[in-house]
Amino acid sequence: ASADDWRGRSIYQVVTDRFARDDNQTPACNTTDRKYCGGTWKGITNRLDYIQNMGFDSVWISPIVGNVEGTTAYGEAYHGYWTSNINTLNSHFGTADDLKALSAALHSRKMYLMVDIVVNHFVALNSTSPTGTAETPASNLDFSTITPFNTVSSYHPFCFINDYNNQTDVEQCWLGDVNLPLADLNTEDTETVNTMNSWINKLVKDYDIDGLRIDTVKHVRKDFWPGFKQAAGVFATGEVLLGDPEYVAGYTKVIDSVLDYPNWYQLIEAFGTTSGNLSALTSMATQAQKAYGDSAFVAGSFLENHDQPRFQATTTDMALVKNAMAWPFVHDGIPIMYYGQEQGLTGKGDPDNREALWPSGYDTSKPLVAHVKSLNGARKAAVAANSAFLTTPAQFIPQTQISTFAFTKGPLAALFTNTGSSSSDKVTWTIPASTKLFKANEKAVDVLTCTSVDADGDGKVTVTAEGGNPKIMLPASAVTSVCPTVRA
Ligand code: ABC
Ligand code: CA
Repeated sequence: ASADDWRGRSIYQVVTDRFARDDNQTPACNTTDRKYCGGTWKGITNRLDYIQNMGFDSVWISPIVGNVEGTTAYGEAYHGYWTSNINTLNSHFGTADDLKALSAALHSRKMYLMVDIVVNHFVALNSTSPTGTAETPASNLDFSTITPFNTVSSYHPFCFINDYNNQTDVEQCWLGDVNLPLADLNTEDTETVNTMNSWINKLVKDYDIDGLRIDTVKHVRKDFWPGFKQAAGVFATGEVLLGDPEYVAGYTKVIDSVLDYPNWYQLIEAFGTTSGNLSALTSMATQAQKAYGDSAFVAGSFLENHDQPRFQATTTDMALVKNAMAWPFVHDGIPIMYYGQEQGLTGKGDPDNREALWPSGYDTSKPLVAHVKSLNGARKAAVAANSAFLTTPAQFIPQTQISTFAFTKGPLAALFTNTGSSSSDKVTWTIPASTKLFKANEKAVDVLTCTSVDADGDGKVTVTAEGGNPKIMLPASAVTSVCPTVRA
């Protein structure tokens, strides 16, 4: 599938090992142990109703290829980022047939499969003590355990990344540390490049993959990516872990899309407390929008992922959480929600943020399950009302209270506040008639509650509320499926 096919999608990200098992066992999974907990591709396949019923139509899974076995200084390779063999699958997650069955099951529901992949590094264990440390990295590592790049000459000369402001360092030195060095592939070597290109071409075909999430994109020279992307032949979004929009946007010239880290940093600040800086978010969004250009519409927009503390590790104020969750679904990019947010998981950083989901019982009566269903519903209603929603930049509309902001995008107006749920302050947003979103005296419906207010005689809408919840306003005519009964 192409970038165009993806722009209207909504992605649910899982850590394969932690999302669902395929037996009926629900063993405890101690995240601190950093061990495999038993989630599988079959487990995901069996839980597609759960994902689809929340309104998602795409699933991003952990890297699928063979990883180092056994225990390292940082536990087992349950997350899938420690590649040892690109030509095999990680058998902890199932068989090739299981993965093909997941892909087919998704497609029969008109859903897409996104697979996480790593190019930048491979992992070789220490030759003298496979479970121990590598004091002098490159020389002690047993490269013969890696397929296909089984000699030291396939990798950049050993050095750990020392200066993140030095791009050569970032590209050619190694990630990881002495306890677990990530051997940095020599992606300047033509033969190596060709091998990786044919690998991705075959992988996408073998498992009928619709899109890729590419790991550590900024750690590989930029001009590696266009050829790789062409070989893959499907949409790819890249992880460029930095808050600087100009730097991150640079990679949209070489791959379809980037994960929207610049806005993420501001998003978690803005709604992390009731005194968060909303204008820092709106000005970053404006700056990033300019830097991204058209790729803003396919940037991966997220509130949580497997590398960062869960949002609810910072605040469990439901109003703040609901505001923060709403952003990715209505701003410019493709929304990505990390599994477990809907169940209210609160894990801090890696490894605490990779909780097993089975203890939750996949309870669909949780408040955030309803919230995310409404968010996906709002997005679909907006697209149905005007498909230009997916190619129209969000535009902020000035508000008077600093605890609020609002933007329009296509047929909707999104209203945010960080006053929080315990404040009794009334908040007022104004959607001026000049936006032309609502006709004179038309009902303006908040899709998140299916309540409405009437526009005035000019089409101006004034919304006043307490309780700190966000609002997604659409004209009544656009909400018949998401809000069959609209209350005044
Ligand atoms: C393991 C343990 C951890 C332990 C760690 C040392 O080793 O599990 O508990 O702390 C995988 C696994 C991890 C594992 C690592 C290393 O491998 O998932 O559990 O950690 O073995 C991607 C993936 C990530 C994956 C890898 C490796 C890469 O999403 O899940 O990790 O395949 C860098 C990379 C980024 C990478 C990230 C982990 O490291 O760029 O691609 N993520 C600065 C740098 C960033 C850097 C970041 C973190 O630090 O600029 O490049 O990310 O070290 C902001 C700035 C940012 C700054 C942050 C910290 O502050 O704007 O630039 O980021 O203000
Ligand atoms: Ca590199």
